[in-house]
Amino acid sequence: MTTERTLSIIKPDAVKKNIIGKILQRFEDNGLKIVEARMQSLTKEKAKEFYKIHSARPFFNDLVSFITSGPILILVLEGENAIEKNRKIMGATDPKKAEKGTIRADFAESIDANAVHGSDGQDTAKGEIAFFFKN
Ligand code: IDP
Ligand code: MG
Repeated sequence: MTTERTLSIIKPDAVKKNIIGKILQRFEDNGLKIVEARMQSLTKEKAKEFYKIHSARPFFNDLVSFITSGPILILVLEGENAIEKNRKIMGATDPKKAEKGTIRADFAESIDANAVHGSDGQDTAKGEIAFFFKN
């Protein structure tokens, strides 16, 4: 087992619903430590850059509009197998397909407004953490 770091974002829908605390509790209950945290509203420019891997997708503009629609909480989580563990806690991208007890199944409305972001691998975790947190 290795200690890893992963990037998590609590998206505007969850911030608006006042459930930041409930989501943070899920991370902590699963042994993930919050080692960085910043609340911020993303500019369109920064959002486009963050999601550039999806720029050719039909939902790209909606995705950028949604993530810039209100403040978000950007987090770095640390723990054993943090990247995969966080993906498990989050649940599937589409809340309708997410397993019961996951953040998305319990708190998310739709595939767009799906409460959380989480890095999907070692390389993206590294890149996404560096994107938001210098050094
Ligand atoms: P992930 O957030 O579970 O890693 P990705 O495939 O990386 O999912 O997609 C990034 C984000 O883009 C998703 O969280 C979701 O908000 C949005 N998204 C993904 N697929 C669709 C879709 O088919 N329609 C609308 N939005 C989508
Ligand atoms: Mg992803």
